[in-house]
Amino acid sequence: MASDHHVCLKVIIIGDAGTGKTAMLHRFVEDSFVEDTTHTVGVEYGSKIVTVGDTLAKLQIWDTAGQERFKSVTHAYYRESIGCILVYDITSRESFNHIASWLTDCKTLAHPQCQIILVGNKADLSADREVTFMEATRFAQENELLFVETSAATGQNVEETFLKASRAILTKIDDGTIPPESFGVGIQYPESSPRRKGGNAALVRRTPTKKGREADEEQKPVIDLRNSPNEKPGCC
Ligand SMILES: Nc1nc2c(ncn2[C@@H]2O[C@H](COP(=O)(O)OP(=O)(O)O)[C@@H](O)[C@H]2O)c(=O)[nH]1
Ligand SMILES: [Mg+2]
Repeated sequence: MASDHHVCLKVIIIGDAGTGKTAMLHRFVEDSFVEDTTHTVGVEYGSKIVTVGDTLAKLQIWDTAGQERFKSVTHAYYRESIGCILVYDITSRESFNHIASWLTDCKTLAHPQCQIILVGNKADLSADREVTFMEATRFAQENELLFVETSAATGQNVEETFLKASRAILTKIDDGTIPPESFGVGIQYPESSPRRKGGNAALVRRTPTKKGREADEEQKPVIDLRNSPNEKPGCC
């Protein structure tokens, strides 16, 4: 059966509690703003298909949902993610100060070529701003990150954030910066994908290790924002 997408990309959302990660996920997947999204323990999951040039990329997005409060975000959560939305709150200097530590976690635990996008959320509250656009831009440049300011409340730049990250990932796949043998669970092609030919041979052959399967099983969503109720929080 033909799939509704050409590639599936695993994306994680990280950053301090209260910065608006869950609100961003809801805004992107459902185009709505939920005032109180806190107090969920576990992992939230959402998926959405974006169009990048001729490619339909299905983003499989995981949200820490509470674990970040205890800095106990697990290896399973980061595992082989190819995209990372690293969120701070522009009205919270403290959340920006913690970015370096989140960055280290991501670089240590995610896919080595994980595309990270730094996101300054709550741009609608600029009257209470504690982090300037300039300062964050400089930090992003120094650390080779993409950067954008968003508002999950108004929707400003939320879709653009996910599109920018997807574009960058697909470019890296196409120019070979991300070699097919390193795809893992972070990048998957469905059977019918034209992208699967040739470059994906290593992926087809790949057999998950026992440790890998256990890690996947460990990561179960408690709230699903899926495209269809029958869809499993996997990909193809
Ligand atoms: N004004 C404003 N509030 C936001 C925005 N994004 C999230 N919030 C609020 O900030 C609080 C924390 O958001 P939440 O998504 O739960 O943050 P998380 O802990 O990072 O997942 C909630 O009260 C949200 O309604 C935004 O862009 N603007
Ligand atoms: Mg949350």
